[in-house]
Amino acid sequence: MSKTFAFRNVALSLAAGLAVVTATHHAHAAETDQDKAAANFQLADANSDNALSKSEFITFIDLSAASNLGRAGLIKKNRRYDTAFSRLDANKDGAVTPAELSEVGF
Ligand SMILES: [Ca+2]
Ligand SMILES: [Ca+2]
Repeated sequence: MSKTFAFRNVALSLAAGLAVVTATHHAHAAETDQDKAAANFQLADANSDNALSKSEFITFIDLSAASNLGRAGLIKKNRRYDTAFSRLDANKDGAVTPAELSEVGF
């Protein structure tokens, strides 16, 4: 009886461990695109003011297209930088911020 109980506990811990591994793996996979986008943002933000000017934005899209992020590939392919930039620049201050990007899921 107690042996069965001990076995059940081991089996439950294994199951719990696997669930944690799986959840961690998923969370990591979900983070990867965001991590890439954040890294591309840093790379593209030449003057490090945490906002992308039009020319910095073009760099960001090219980098993101190379990383297969969001619609960056399509924007690059169709040379829709201007359209994408004005759509993303929600407050029309001529710069795209991380907050403006995250609103569209970048
Ligand atoms: Ca900048
Ligand atoms: Ca803006």
